[in-house]
Amino acid sequence: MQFPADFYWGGATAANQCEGAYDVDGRGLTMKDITTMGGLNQRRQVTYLQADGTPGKGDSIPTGAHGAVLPDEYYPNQTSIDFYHRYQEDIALFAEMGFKMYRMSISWSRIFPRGDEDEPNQAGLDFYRRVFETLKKYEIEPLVTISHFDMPLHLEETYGGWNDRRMIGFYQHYAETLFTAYRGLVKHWITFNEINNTIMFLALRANADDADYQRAYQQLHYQFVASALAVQQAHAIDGENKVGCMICGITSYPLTCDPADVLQNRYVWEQNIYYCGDVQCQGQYPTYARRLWNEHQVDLDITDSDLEALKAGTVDWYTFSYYMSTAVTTHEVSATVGGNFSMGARNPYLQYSEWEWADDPAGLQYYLEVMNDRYHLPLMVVENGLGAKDYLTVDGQIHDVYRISYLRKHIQAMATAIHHGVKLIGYTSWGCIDLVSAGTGQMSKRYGLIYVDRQDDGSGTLARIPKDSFYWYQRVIASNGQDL
Ligand code: P53
Repeated sequence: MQFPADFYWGGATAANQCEGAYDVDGRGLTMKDITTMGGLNQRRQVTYLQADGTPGKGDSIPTGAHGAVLPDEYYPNQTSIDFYHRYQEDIALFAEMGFKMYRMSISWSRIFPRGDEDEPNQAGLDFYRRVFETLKKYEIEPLVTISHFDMPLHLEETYGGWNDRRMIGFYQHYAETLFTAYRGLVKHWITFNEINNTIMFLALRANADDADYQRAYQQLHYQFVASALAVQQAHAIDGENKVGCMICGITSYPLTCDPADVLQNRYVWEQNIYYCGDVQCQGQYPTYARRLWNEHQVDLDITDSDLEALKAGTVDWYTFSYYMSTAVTTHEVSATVGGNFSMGARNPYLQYSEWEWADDPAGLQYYLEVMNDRYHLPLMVVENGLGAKDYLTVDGQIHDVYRISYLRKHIQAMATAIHHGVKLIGYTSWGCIDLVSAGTGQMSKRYGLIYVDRQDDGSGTLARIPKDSFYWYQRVIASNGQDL
């Protein structure tokens, strides 16, 4: 089992899930700041003030209402693990594990508090400069996601977010500001986190109608153009810049060998997984795009110059998250997978986590081998890990053997893929330090190699404690993947 000598071992986080400090140094609000906690089977909700000034709460902000922080609600992302004030201690721990790369994201509203300003917020730019300089001290390469689930709330409320073409310009200005400010400090970028979620999670909703699909495909088109323009800007500003796409990688299998299931599974891959990667890696819409659009009467605003931008702005590598696989069928099934979102039929050959995510390392190998030959680009696994509850022993330790076992199997699957010729260049495990779950808002859904004393009710000292997986991962990195 051999990993390349310069393999990027590391960990990954996102600003909205770890920074906290939501209202300091000029930062503007985002949707996540007004999102409450969900829990295992409950939805997270956003809070707002209605036009008549009365408070409300729901799946989205109704027309005429304004996102608001209400006094009696708990918002886990506002404080999270306070990485904003503790980044030095946290990065020192990453360095102790031997990280070569740290994937993080920039909070858009720290740089442009409303999103449509001309001039950036200097205090926001300064914060990330300090973070990058700290990483440099330890020779940890930053991998920066420009947009990870947290656009300024003002853009959402005033323009309807990515439904509006003007978003392309705001994003471009934001990205260009970052490429210019951090020239020489950051060379590895990702334009949008899990860009395919827009369509994948819509498809999982039983009641989605054609108008929902119209919006989703249009939002994606504007994001593709914004991403392609950002790739071109990044290359123009610094020839050393490398930019990747980022896909939520869920390997999908037909539940049965009924040809209808096999075909259905192929279509699921096209809609949920290939669609975004194909446009971002190949610079044009694939043949099946028309079939997907026609299925829902979708008619897109696409200009000739958009198409030119897509062609000229293909990504340098393909990055993805991988947690689980799923199974699809055209038949009625009794066993489905629930959890905080519905993921289709239950695969009888797999074990599921407490949150009903399938544990499937072979699915990672499968995904890597498929994408390697589809795009012929370097690949990076930029998220992978096990969300699980951890318990402190009386002596204040966390013996997370279940997490070590999960990570070991997935690293072995990567090694096999590399052995088969796959050009995999890096692995950043998700939530290398415990943080707020994106899906549920829980702290108790922990992924970290480092425990953080913060609980679902917001209590805790925020103390950091290395788990057993911390020392295990340290050995994995020191042996370049030999000592698993
Ligand atoms: P949480 C769903 C399915 C796969 C990946 O997720 C997902 C989601 C969103 O819930 O998101 C990615 O925290 C995402 C991270 C997120 C991580 O997976 O719900 O890029 O921000 O935290 C894990 O357990």
